[in-house]
Amino acid sequence: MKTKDKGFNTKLIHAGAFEDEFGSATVPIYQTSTFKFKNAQHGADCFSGKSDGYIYTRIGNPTIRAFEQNIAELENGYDGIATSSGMGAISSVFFALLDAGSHIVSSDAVYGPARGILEQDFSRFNVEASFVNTSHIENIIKAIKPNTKVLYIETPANPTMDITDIAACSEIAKKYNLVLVVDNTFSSPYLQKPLNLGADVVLHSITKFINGHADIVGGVIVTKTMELYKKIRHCMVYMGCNMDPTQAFMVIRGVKTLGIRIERAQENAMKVAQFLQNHPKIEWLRYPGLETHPQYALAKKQMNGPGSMMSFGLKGGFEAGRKLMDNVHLALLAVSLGGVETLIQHPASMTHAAVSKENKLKAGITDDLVRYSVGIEDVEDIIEDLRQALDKI
Ligand code: LCS
Repeated sequence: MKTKDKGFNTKLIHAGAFEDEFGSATVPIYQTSTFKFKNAQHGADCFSGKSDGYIYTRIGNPTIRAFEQNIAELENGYDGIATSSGMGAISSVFFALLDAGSHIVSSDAVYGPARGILEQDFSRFNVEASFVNTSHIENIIKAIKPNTKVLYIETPANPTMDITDIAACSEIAKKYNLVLVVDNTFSSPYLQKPLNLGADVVLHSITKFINGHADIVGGVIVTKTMELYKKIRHCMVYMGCNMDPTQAFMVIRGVKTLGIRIERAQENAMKVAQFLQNHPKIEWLRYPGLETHPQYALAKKQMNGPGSMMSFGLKGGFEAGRKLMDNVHLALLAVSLGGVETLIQHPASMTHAAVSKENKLKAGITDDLVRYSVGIEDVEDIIEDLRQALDKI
């Protein structure tokens, strides 16, 4: 179905060109590693690109392709590249865009391993990385060097909830000839469309909001241009971080309800944030839907809503946070985020353990920071769970 001129919730369900000979209403799982050629010439034509038939699942597969075409339309991009995980998406993009001797400027608060792979691994190939607070645009300009190739931002950032101005970054990227890459995991295309704001590449851990049910790990990249698409797809295929057909089937099913899940989670999150903000045991709270968030106005400008992620610190610091995590019953004490279930975790010792203590502090990932991902349960139950745990501190 042609959905280019349709609303976003219609696109979630119908975008993509998948059709099969049986008229299947949903996309079947093509659980095959390889595809038969009609004859030797057809095989050669598939490899040379003269025919666009499927060859081998690492290179392409109809179930995976259906998801890629769906997400490309949701992000308003040229095309999509599905990956085995969010880190598969990040490493494919870095591998494609960074040469030996080049330099990348990144947000300092990003998912721990996204920073770790630059600091610990790309550095082995003489790739330099600078991590700055990209919420202040002047920090980016100061960090740019003659060999800078990529500007990599995560907004809202994991786990500080810092927000970076995507349109302003796009101006800088154009001026200095950089590729602007945005990790849109915390918002999903329902709340934020980085390509519309001038980004060149957008990527996701679809493990989070896009799949939304905490049952698979996966990633995806969407590019603005064909040139970037070809370059990144080549690296993804050669590195072998492709999505699996069953993963693709699961995420095609998950993404259909993205809109209603986010609406409900966000509505819950606003009520949870208001409860926490007024609670005497809370020292600080960062939620983009509250005016107390330092970039509240920017969040309003570039996002269609504040989402359902927040971070906070308790008056009793880390020990109080530990007590809270040990006393919640409804919220799962688990990493990951963006699913239907409410989750709580401690970034300094969990998701961001790979970042040095000094760099964590510089990035605002303080020891007292607790990250909270609001789910779609009844909000009274979520708040009651927090209330009884806070009472025990
Ligand atoms: N980008 C962001 C913003 C993330 O939060 C994560 C994972 C990734 C990329 C990597 O995706 P993955 O390979 O795990 O699919 N974030 C996690 C988190 O905060 N808790 O557990 C994983």
